[in-house]
Amino acid sequence: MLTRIDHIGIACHDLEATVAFYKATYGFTDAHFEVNEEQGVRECMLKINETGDGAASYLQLIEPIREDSAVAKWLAKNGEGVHHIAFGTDQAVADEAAEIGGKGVRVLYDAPRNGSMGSLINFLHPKDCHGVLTELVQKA
Ligand code: CMX
Ligand code: CO
Repeated sequence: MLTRIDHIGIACHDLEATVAFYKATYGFTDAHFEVNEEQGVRECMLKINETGDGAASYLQLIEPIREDSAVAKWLAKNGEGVHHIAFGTDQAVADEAAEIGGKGVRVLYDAPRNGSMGSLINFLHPKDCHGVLTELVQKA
């Protein structure tokens, strides 16, 4: 079952400048920086204020590190902005993806891949989700 919003993914051209904006404007904390070679991004997880419950919600700022990455392609077409939403699941992400896939929604990967902070992830095709690229997240 999907139990919460894990994060909102925001594509940007300049990770440091965008992190600085969110910190200065809203006081969010840059909780985690990571490079995900497989996904072709550098990223920062910004923790939203006042979420100390162990299942915090985040903004995931993503900057492409390769011209052939999904995010570089998206930025070239759309410019900066909201790129995807990610729901947390309370079960194995493979099981969650199989359940949703069984309803006719295309799941992008045959097997889960590595996401931020040791999570396991998969994606649902935006064309099957009314225009929203949707990520499924199993926390580490
Ligand atoms: N949100 C909504 N629609 C999107 C989209 C997005 N993020 N990305 C692409 N689309 C739409 C396009 O607008 C296009 O629609 P039209 O045909 O109507 O123009 C259609 O989907 C196909 O898009 P495309 O530009 O040709 O791109 P691709 O088909 O090559 O790739 C996708 C699309 C979703 C398969 C690819 O972006 C992907 O594999 N995404 C998953 C991985 C990812 O996004 N990683 C970065 C985040 C990592 C993380 O969260 O940790
Ligand atoms: Co994400």
